[in-house]
Amino acid sequence: EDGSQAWLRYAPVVQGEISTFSPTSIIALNTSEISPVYAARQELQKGIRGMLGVQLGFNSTKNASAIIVGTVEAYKAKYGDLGEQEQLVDDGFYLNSQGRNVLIIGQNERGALYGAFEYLSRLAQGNFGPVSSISNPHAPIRWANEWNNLDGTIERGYAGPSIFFEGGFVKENLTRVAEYARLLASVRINAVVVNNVNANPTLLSARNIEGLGRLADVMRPYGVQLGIALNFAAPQTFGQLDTFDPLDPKVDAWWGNNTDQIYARVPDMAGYLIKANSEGQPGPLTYNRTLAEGANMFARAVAKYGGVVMFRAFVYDNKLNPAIWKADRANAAFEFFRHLDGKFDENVVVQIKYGPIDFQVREPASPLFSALRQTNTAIELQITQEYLGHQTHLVYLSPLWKEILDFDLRADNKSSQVKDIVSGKRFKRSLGGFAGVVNVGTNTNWLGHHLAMSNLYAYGMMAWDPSVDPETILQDWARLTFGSDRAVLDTITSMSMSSWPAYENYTGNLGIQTLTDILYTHFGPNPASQDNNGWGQWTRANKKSLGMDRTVRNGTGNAGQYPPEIAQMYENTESTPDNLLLWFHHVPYTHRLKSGETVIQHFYDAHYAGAAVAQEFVKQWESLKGKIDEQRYQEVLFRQEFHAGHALVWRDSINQFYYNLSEIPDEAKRVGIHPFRFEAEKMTLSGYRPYAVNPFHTASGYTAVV
Ligand code: BDP
Repeated sequence: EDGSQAWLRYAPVVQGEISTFSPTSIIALNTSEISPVYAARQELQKGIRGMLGVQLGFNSTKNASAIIVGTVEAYKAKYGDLGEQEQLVDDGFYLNSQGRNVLIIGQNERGALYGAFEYLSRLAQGNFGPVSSISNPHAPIRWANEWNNLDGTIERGYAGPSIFFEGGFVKENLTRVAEYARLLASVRINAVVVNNVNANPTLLSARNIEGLGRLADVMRPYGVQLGIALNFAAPQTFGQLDTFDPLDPKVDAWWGNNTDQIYARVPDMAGYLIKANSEGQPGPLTYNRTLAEGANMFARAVAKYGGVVMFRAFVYDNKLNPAIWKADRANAAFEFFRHLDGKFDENVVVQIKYGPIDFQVREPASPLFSALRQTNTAIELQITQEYLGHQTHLVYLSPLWKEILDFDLRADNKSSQVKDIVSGKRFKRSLGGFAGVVNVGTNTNWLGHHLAMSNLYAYGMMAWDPSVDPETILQDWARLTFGSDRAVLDTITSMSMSSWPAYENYTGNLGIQTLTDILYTHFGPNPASQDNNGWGQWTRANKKSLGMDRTVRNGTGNAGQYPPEIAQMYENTESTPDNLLLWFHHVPYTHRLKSGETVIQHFYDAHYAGAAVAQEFVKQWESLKGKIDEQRYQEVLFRQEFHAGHALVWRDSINQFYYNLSEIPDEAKRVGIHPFRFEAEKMTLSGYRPYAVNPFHTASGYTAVV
């Protein structure tokens, strides 16, 4: 198996009460080929054939043993009242399976398709018993973002080139895009922004608009809408106006006109995604216009089509500007947006990264979630493992997301969980939800690592229902992906559930951030790169102490961006949880944690413990030989062996780095002693030459051989 079918393999079902399965036909209430209800019918037939070896025919008249799939409206028109539909919201579905009769009814067409996937997922997991349930989404916006460039490269993508673009244009062959849309629909994701947030204005050329039309056409049958990222300066750089000032009527008209052209080809386009005035991208601040004025310009253009503008809160300038955020990038989003609450149009959603900085292994929830109360918001998560090992490390992310989504920001001293803010519930907003940066590529298995696909699956399922337990989601995914063998399930569960804590342990713990190379690759250890550069001053490590003082009292004031109860918690070392201690406080290496251990000893121990877990992953995976197919077994093994080795590199370089700096020895006397390693400086290989490693602390004698 090559992983291309991900969790939609429809492998023969061996367990369960197969004999109780008795539907004999499928009735689809819409048979137009572009309808998700048609896709649902095809999927039901394919899935049941694969799993049960039964070829169900298609029927159009109701009979006693049919699977009926369609919308509430179509059902009512044909068969009368359903009785359950009052409880359904957009994209929701009703699934009722009682032996021979199965009803899969969506509030809309894609809801019906989601219901069909849910039914098939139940069968695939051996669940043939009766069911009657209503399932509604937690939030209307459940989008994927793909940072694909038009030349086919992907920013922060680790699974090969783009499935959407090549050579400056939309690809001719979009087979994989259709397959991807099918995968996304099966986890209830309803739109994809196909191009990079660092957007290329030539996306708006006539040829590309036609290409976008083709993209939308292949995704539409799966209920996945197209979205695109725009470059704010396009009126000038592409449209040849002399300005891109959002308040200039020419500019407004230019966007209106271009938007009309796109909607003429893609009438159901979901909307736009905008990155402005961040990391060198153009934006309204260039003309002293507010970010809201910039966002609303796009909002006006798409409003008549029902389109949405996702406007990113990730606004900061890498030339640190103390006047705006006191030299702390964590302050930036809040400072830029807090005065704009209530100034955005109703179809704008401010898309906020989960933490105040940038997808680190551990961040507190962004304080901006609690500050925007008259503005729609969405949370931005990363499925692509930019700072988390580029899919060469196994890191199951759902527990991280869960911590953030469940975090209670205590706005106005009332329960204000992030998940209830982005759903619109807490502040009574009409729109909101989730954006996940996925970055699938042309690799057969989509993300480069078979096990990384649990993150895509979990993202969709959590956006639908954030109350679901990460381990439950994982086990569903594992059963669908690898089958129901107990040992396989237990092993994958144990590996995945310990993977995020392990990664945190051998990279950057206690809230110091990931300690990866920060300047470009975001891969591998490089704690020295975290400070004294134009992008951040993140660890502030010196000989005696480390951590970023973000208190109001002495530091950058970031703790004060939170509502009072939370601000108070983070203001003091005693009440700050250990896992965020160094995020909020600058303390001596000898500072004692709640566990009684010193910070430096915790660093040493955690790095050893985390790396040891990664070694275990190899053994655990090897125990599955023969229990899963050979191809995926070998491909995962290859990744896990790399992961294990790289975890040692992480452990030794971080520990060595802080030992060099602090000169405080490891009580367990491990740091700097690597009896198992072949050190380059001791080698006498012919035909190789030593070279100085950069960053130096990734090799014991600072040298490697080439
Ligand atoms: C950073 C990435 C960069 C993205 C940026 C963003 O390194 O490639 O363009 O985020 O989210 O994490 O806009």
